[in-house]
Amino acid sequence: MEPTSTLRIAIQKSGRLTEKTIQLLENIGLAFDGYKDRLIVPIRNFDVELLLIRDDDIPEYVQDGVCDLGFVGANVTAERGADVSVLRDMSYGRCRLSLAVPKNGPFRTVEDLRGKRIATSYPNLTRRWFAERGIEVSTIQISGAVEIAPRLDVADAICDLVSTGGTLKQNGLVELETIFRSEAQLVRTNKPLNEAKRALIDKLLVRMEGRQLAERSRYILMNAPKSALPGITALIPSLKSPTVLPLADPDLIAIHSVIPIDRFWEVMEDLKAAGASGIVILPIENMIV
Ligand code: PRT
Ligand code: ZN
Repeated sequence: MEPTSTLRIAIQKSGRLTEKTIQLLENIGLAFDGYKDRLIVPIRNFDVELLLIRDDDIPEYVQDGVCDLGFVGANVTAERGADVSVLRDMSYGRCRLSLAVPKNGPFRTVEDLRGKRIATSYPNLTRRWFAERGIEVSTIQISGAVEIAPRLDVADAICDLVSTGGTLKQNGLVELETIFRSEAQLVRTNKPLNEAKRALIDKLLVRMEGRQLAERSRYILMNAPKSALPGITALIPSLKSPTVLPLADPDLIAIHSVIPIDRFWEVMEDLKAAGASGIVILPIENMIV
C-alpha cells in the first residue's frame, strides 16, 4: 500500500484499543459510517481515512509512511523498535509488562531467574531488560496464552501484559517485577509530511487535547453566602477565576467553576465546610482553553 495525499490513520482492527480509539475519533468530530469488517474507512468531513489492521503491524506502517498516524500501545511500538514519534499519550489501554512466576515455585527474586526460561510475546523488551541487569535468561517467544507456559513446563517464568492481574491469579502466577508501563499512544511517521497533512494533524491534536481535558474536568455549581466567597475562591483550583452570579436573596451568590476530577472529593468536602450548599457537579462535553 502506497502513501497517499489523504491523511491515513492506522487503528487496531479488532481488539482492546479499537472501541476507545473509534470513540475518540468520533468525539473529535470525524464523521464515518460503520468500521466493522472493513480495511479502509473513509472520513466524510475531512481528507482522512482509517486503516484497520492488527496492532502489531501499526508501528511499521507508520514508520514506513504507509500511514501518517497510528493509535497503538507503547508496548507494541517499543517491542518493534519502530522509528516513529509519539504525539500523545492517550490514557486508555493502560497495562504493564511484568515478570511473573508460579506462586508456589522456587523463584522469589529476579536474580533467581538467572539461566531460566522466560515465555513471552515481548522477547525484545524482555531480553533487553535482563541484559541491562546482567542476568542471562533464555526467552521463548509465544504469541498467545503465555500464562499457561509454566504449567506446561515450556518455561519457568513469563513476561506478559497485565492489567487487573486476574489472568495471572487464575493461572497460579504472581507478579515479580514490572519491566515496562504502557498505554495507548498516538504516533506519527517521521517521514516528511506536506503542509496540508501537518495542518490537519495540528487541528486534530487541538481537538484531542480539548476532549482529554474535558474528560479530566467537571463543571461545578454551588450556592453560598456572599461572605464565604473569598474562602471558596481560594479552594477552587479553577482554570481562570470562577463565575460569580447574584441570586434572588441578596446575601447569597451562585458560583460556577471547573475542577480537575482527581481532586473532586477533596474539593467537594472543603467547599461544604467553607459554607457552600447545593453543590452540583456536571460532566463537560468539550473544552478549549
Ligand atoms: O489482533 P491484534 O494483534 O490486533 O490484537 P492483540 O490480541 O495482539 O492485542 P489486544 O487487543 O489483546 O491488546 C491490544 C493492546 O491493549 C495491547 O498491546 C496493550 O497495549 C493493551 N492492553 C491493555 C492489554 C491489556 N490491557 C491486557 N490486559 N493487552 C493485553 N492484555 C491481556 C493480558 O496479557 C492478559 O492476558 O489481557 C489479559 C487480561 O489481563 P488481566 O491482567 O486483566 O487479567
Ligand atoms: Zn497483536
